[in-house]
Amino acid sequence: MEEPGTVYFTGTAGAGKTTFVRAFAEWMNAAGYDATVVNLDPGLEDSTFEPDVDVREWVRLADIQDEYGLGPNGAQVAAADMIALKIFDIKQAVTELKTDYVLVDTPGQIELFAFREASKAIVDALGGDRSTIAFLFDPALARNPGGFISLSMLSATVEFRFRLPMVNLLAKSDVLTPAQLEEISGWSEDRERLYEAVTRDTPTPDVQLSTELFRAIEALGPLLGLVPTSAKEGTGLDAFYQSCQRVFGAGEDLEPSHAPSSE
Ligand SMILES: Nc1nc2c(ncn2[C@@H]2O[C@H](COP(=O)(O)OP(=O)(O)OP(=O)(O)O)[C@@H](O)[C@H]2O)c(=O)[nH]1
Ligand SMILES: [Mg+2]
Repeated sequence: MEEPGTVYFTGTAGAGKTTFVRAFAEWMNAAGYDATVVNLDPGLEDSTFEPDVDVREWVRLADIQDEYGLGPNGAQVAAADMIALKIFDIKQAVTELKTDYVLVDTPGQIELFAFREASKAIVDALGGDRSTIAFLFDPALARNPGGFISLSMLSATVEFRFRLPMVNLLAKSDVLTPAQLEEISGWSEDRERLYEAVTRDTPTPDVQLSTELFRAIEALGPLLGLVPTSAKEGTGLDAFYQSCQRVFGAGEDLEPSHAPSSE
């Protein structure tokens, strides 16, 4: 059997990762693809979310806080190292489910996932050759040119750390007006439009810094296809799937492994 395609969902705190993973897994299963959801957030509190494999079975944030007298952030750091120690058990639980796709929800604090060695070890152990990282752009930040640039840098940092293909997506696009959506899409495709917006919106003393940052972004290349999605309205999930497929199968579509549901 071919190795499953693994997608790690990252993004700033509250960007919509957990909601998206859930909506996308439902969409995939309804479309006839086998998707398994893995929760890697030891502090997940949403009791309505029932992942197929849950890191909290091995490591729970509240227990670590109690046991070591740590606050939530210190406990997340300790938890990341503990998860790395349990990763082969977690991998086994995923492998036993024999699935085509593995969707991995990561902890809210992106710096934990992006910067710590433990997460690199986790990604190396969990995903094989067919892995990609989905980076969610939060529209609350992405709708300003400065925020858009910061998120692009963060996404590039994640790519630099993991050396895996990235799929950037705009989350919660239902909260944006059509004009805002068009503007953000324009920034992702055309650097000139982003440059114009940055220089228009930035007060004079910051122009030089913005321009330098912009040059760095430009050197990263276009954010090919920042897919607008809404987990709430179920839009863009198909386009996001196609983007993942381009990474996994160099464009070829996997046949659904079971008949789509009639919903
Ligand atoms: N309007 C709208 N709200 C959304 C959407 N997706 C998520 N939200 C809301 O955004 C908030 C954060 O969503 P989560 O899915 O918990 O985000 P997260 O990135 O997993 O958050 P952390 O794990 O805590 O960092 C919640 O209030 C969601 O209801 C969406 O597509 N549209
Ligand atoms: Mg979450």
